[in-house]
Amino acid sequence: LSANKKWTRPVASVLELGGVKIARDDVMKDDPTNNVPDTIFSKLGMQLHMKDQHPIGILKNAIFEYFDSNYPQKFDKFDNLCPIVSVKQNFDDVLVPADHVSRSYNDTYYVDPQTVLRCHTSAHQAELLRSGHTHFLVTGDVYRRDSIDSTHYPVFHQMEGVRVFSPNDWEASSLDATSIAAGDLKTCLAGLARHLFGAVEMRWVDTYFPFTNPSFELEIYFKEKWLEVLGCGVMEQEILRRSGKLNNVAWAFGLGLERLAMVLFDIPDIRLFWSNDKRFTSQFSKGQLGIKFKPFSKYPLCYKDISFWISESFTENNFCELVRGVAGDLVEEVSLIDNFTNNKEMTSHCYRITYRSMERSLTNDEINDLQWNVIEQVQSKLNVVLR
Ligand code: FA5
Ligand code: MG
Repeated sequence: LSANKKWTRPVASVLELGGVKIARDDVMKDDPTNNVPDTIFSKLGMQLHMKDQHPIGILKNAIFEYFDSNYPQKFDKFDNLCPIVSVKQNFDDVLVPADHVSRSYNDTYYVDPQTVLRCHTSAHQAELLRSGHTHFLVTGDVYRRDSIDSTHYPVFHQMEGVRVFSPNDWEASSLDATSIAAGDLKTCLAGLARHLFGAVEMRWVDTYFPFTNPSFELEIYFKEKWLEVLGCGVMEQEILRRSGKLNNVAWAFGLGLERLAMVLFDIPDIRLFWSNDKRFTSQFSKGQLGIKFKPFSKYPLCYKDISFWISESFTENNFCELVRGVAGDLVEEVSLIDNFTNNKEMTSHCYRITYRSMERSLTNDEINDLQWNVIEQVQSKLNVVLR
């Protein structure tokens, strides 16, 4: 029993998050400007990254080890900052444009129009720079409305790293400050990947973030696919300038801890991180990086298709959240398998919902009940017409 209870949060009406006391009613409001569902509220305060025997905690500690040995006493660590942040912290402070999709209610959980569940640990960059930190690591749970499959979950963990350079770090070099920072960043992260994985196939991909330029993603070859594990880049000067740092350059990165842990421990499905099944939890121990997860036998999957005519307001994230609300972690994947528009300009979507428990066999009755519930809620909540 104690092992089963290990990673569950005691049912409490008031949570303490980063030293802030928060009641259920502070986070979930019956109000159109709030879109935080029960399934998400129940994840607040779980702090998987603080658990030394959980893969996320083990990975965090291993990353700390790398930074502590390569940059002794340089990086300040923050892993208990409150995940409820202002829109300003989450978006404005890191220069996310006013019309950027990530700000929409479709992508982000809003507590109210000015307050969100942080969608990345970058939400803390500016305030930490302002308060004088020049080398820091921020670890925490982040929240996003997203699709459903084995590598995406609406709550996951990130670690943000920031390093600020001053003129004497680049003056002696023939390179410009930005190139120095970009080179240092890639060396640092490639070294981290080697520290964690030993030899692993990886590649850098150029990308875009509003807060860095140039920007890169690191991908690792995992289960016959390239898996994106982090985003990074040279910090936009404007962020440094606003934080009172006029003569500096900096790099920043944001690691997806689940993605890295999936590769490191061979964990095939992101839902497992939230499992209290002893057959999962008992396989990991503090400080042990070399462990490969041995899957307990895979239980049979069952899929059900659902087709409907969508309306203007339909979004896939809304549909996925509805399915998650009904089936919880019994849903493994939601995928669009058919999409067409008829000659009356009506668009039909057919989704395949894959149900599978990671812990036991589901009965037909149980799956039919779930699907029936999905059908009912889709009609009553999503403004679509079933076909
Ligand atoms: C960001 O969140 C940026 N803030 C990262 C960053 C920081 C860039 C600092 C530059 C400077 P992105 O949305 O790509 O970027 O997410 C970063 C990582 O989080 C991804 O590479 C991936 O590993 C992980 N991730 C993203 N979405 C999910 C999800 N739904 N489930 C699990 N992991 C995810
Ligand atoms: Mg990305």
